[in-house]
Amino acid sequence: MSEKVVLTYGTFDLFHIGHLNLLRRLRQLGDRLLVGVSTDEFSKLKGKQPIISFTDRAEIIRALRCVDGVFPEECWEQKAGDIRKHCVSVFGMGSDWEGRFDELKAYCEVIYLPRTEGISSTEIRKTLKILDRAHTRELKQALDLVSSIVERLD
Ligand code: C2G
Repeated sequence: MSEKVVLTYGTFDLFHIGHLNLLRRLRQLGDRLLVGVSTDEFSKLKGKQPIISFTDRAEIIRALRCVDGVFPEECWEQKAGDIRKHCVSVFGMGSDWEGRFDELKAYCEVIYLPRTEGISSTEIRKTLKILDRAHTRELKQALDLVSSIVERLD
């Protein structure tokens, strides 16, 4: 009986529990899980500016017990070739991609798993910005300015 290979792709910037939940659930669907990690260039093409470099993002994914192989995702069009090359049985993504890759049903099963609510790399980035000291200094200066204007109004 040949191994059942599962495939997914992502940027996986600022790796968090939402990514881990998805990868673990995908791994449960087969015998091996392969992950295409978006290069820095392709991430930019997707409108993302990852904080963590491709090399480090790929290394983190490669280190996961539930991941059996990692390769670069360099373009939108490589999926069908990857599916054939790795004899993939299941292509899976989080539900924010619902329906977006249905054309791949010509090559393998396509599934979309529920996203983990309440967490995203974007939200983490926003939180980090708020906590960023330089940013809080700016906020304090702005507050001081507002206070001085309010005092003059009294
Ligand atoms: N994800 C999730 N729950 C979250 C956040 C992300 O299930 N709270 C899933 C996404 O649905 C995606 C995967 O984790 O399937 C990776 O998310 P991203 O790193 O944001 O990847 P994305 O930019 O969606 O790249 O060609 C496909 C693209 O490369 C997908």
